Amino acid sequence: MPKISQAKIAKYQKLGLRSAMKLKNKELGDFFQRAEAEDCRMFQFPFNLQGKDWGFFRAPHSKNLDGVDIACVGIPLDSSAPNFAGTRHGPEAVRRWSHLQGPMHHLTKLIPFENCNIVEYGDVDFSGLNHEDRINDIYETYTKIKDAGVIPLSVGGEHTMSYPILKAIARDEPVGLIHIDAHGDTTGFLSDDESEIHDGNCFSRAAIDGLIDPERTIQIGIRGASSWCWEFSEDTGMRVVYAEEIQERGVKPIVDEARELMGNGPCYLTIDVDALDPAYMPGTGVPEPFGLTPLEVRDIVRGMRCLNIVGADIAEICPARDSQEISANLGAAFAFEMLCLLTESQVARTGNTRRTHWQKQD
Ligand SMILES: [Mn+2]
Repeated sequence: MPKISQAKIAKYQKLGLRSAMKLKNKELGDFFQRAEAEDCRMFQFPFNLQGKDWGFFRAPHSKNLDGVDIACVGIPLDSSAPNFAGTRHGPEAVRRWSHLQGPMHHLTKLIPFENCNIVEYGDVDFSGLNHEDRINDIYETYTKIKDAGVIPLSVGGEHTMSYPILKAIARDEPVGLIHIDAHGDTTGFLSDDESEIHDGNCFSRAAIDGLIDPERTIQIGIRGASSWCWEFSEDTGMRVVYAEEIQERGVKPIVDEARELMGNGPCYLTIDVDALDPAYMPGTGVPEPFGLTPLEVRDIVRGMRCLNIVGADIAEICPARDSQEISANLGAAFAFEMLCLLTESQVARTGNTRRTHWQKQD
């Protein structure tokens, strides 16, 4: 076998021994240098963060929302979901796995931190143990976020959280809803108390309160024994896409239909991770067989690029059900895809880019 020429070896050495930050992709190389200068080392491995308490995707922590575009928020709500408990640990697990995500989307080359000012807001601070009070705590937190003109990326926590989020961010105008879930979450009330709000009725409540437009709502991945609970969805004109329809027709026609429904109007993206088959997502409270694959959900999410998205969430991650942590890892990957969507939507809406900074700028 002929030897590799010395000239080629010399070329490989020149390429291989250069600094990791001197990339042909200048934007990324410059970003790494800027982040390091601001004391955020994107290269630091997640097991060796040197005492740094990074937020989602290593975003800087801040409760000050002045000049912020996107706030990443954890919602450790875990009080009304049926079946397995434990979604209160979803945000911390996804936050940890998110340190292996980004900073650049490998296909679109988008660097969210170079295009939007993104902060880690922390977890919603609950005032006590009472479920209704916690719903109100979420509402108050998101009212502050809405007042500041910031769009939220939320990680839960039980799906009930989407109701108080929508109550805050859709207060002026109802939004369209792209809802990926095994369950429609549009049942009635389980007791005589009509104020009752839980993860099985958060979207019927949102419709009744005028927060979402059922005729601009698409529910994708629906299946299983509880499907009789979602009559409200069909009665109000929501588009209900059973998992089987995706499996038979593929993702593309459903994405086209969702985009058509959303148009240019404001819309909200919500993922309940039980939309995924339990083989890929064992860490959730109500694992539902015969579900979607990660690639199907990924392509639905990516199919929503450049819509007018005013917020997104991912709910029902229950890390304790999954000793391999594949659920939190996958959840973090979806969260990064959603961060990229929100970044592009925000830049299109404002016509501006703003960078994330880890240290105060003069
Ligand atoms: Mn749900």
